Amino acid sequence: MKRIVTVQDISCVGKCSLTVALPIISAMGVETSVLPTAVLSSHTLFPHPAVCDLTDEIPRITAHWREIGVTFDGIYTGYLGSPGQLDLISRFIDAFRGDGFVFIDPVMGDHGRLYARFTPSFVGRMAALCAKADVIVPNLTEACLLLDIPYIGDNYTEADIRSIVKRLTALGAKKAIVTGVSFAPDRLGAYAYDSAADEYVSYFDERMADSYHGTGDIFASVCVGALAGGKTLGQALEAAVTFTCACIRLTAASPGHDKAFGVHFEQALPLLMGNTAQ
Ligand code: PXL
Repeated sequence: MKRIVTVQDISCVGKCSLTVALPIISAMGVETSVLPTAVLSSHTLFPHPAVCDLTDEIPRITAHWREIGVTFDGIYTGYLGSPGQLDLISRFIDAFRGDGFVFIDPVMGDHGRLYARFTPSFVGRMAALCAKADVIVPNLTEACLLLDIPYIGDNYTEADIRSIVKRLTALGAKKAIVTGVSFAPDRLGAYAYDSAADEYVSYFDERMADSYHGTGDIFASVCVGALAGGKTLGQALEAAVTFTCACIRLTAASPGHDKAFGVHFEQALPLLMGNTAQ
């Protein structure tokens, strides 16, 4: 069985980061080890979460992993809540990547704004970490931050997006996927560039009326499960866009749902089960 490790926070309330990555990647038949970066009472779109930063625990955990000789087929990083973690995670990648793939979701912001707790100086350091990745998966906000260009909003052409994904790989990542891309009012999806093959791939599904918190983490988790299972970049995009859309559809149809708590991915998990890796 393939084993990946995911490096991100535990948000106790409000489904995102580890509380979605663990069930989703596991449902896809991939063993999912965790390196928690922080414990927060909720994600940071709720006001004033209580935060327990785990930066000092990371060297202790990874030292033990070296002692027991654990290896991973992939490393997937997400929300890294404090700037001091970037150097540690960079060294962790060097020590543990082996022949596995490195998948970095440069979680920093959305809708043209940085999330609470992130500063502009974090952005440059995240761009440096992205150079180590096989695959990066920013949303459009994060893509513009990484490239140090003004937020593109929703006023762009396909040529603009092609230029963005290609320039993202120039930061050093082999493949770049940008999420939340739309060229038609009723379609939304992801656009990617594979620098080794000099190839663009994209996948789109129905655009939903509302946006929901935590869907970027759901998208990234399905990509990781698919890639660990040997799927191509195009197949991973299709699986991730389709699943994320299915989750949003289920949530939107659920009376009294609260968008801040994330999407009802639990009810969609059976859709991933047929995709299990060996
Ligand atoms: O979904 C990304 C994410 C992960 N973890 C925490 C967050 C966010 C986005 O706001 O606050 C703690």
